[in-house]
Amino acid sequence: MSKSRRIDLVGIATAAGASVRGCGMGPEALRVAGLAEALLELEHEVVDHGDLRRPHPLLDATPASQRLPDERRRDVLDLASRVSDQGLAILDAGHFPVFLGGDHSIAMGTVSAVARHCTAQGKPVFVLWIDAHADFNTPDTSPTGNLHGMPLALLCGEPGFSDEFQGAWLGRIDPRQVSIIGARSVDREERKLLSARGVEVLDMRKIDESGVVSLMRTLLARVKAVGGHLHVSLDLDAMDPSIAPGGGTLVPGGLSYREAHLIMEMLHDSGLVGSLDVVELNPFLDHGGTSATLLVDLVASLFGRTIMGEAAGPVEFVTED
Ligand code: HAR
Ligand code: MN
Ligand code: MN
Ligand code: MN
Repeated sequence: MSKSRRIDLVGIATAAGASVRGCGMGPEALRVAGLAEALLELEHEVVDHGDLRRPHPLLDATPASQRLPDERRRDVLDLASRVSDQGLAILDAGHFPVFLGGDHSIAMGTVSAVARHCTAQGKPVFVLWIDAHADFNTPDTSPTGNLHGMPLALLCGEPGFSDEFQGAWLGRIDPRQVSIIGARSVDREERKLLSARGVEVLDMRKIDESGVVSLMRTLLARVKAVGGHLHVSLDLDAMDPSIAPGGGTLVPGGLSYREAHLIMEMLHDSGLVGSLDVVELNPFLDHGGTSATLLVDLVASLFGRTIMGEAAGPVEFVTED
């Protein structure tokens, strides 16, 4: 039987960290695809806080990718500090925050909230980053300068980020308590950092060879052993582009529909997950809501949806007289 939770939805309507515009519409597409309804159907309590966004729309004919990096960085950091404070308040109230992106730079704020909350409670934080990418670049190693490729490095305390990136909102996590699953596009300098810091990379080859079940069991046992809080950061592009076309940085060879669901089902059963990001959905590139619907179904699995339903106990046979 799934435990009923109070779930707080927070949209972060931004693409400031991305190379492609459109994922600022992600939170609304997830709502239209029925996110709250799916959670209510599972008998959870749901509150939707609406969206955080930049104060005024940019009246600017320049494509986002060509805009001044300074301005995009300011947007990313402004949202990060706001989402961190709002996420912290939700966690401190004992609720489960679900952060709806937006591009993956929002995790600078979401994971910071989790780190601040858990540090105050003396609870170790573990992060499961479900992604085609490692998002462990720094401004020095990034081949693109896009901030959605850097949140994990900032959160893990990598040097190379300017003073603007530091602040009371920035919580820190231990890179040895970060696992990236589904990776298949990691930059050369990024690889070196990941190994030097001891980040666990469960890449697609490892999934092919061992299967998600054994990898997930090992990971969950580590978190459970120390009573940790597990934050899950779900990037749409972890899934194979054939089932998740609505993203700006797709990479072939991703998680299958069932692999992705099995990860979510095992996460649910573990009872260890306390916060979630759903990021990088670009409704402008999606095919009629396919990717938004997939994400809603994956979140439902994480919150206890099962194939046979919860009431399906042992089969009862009816005998005829
Ligand atoms: N690694 C590349 C970079 O740093 C691509 C990053 C793309 N990131 C995301 N999030 N879509 O995972 O630019
Ligand atoms: Mn807590
Ligand atoms: Mn990502
Ligand atoms: Mn990605």
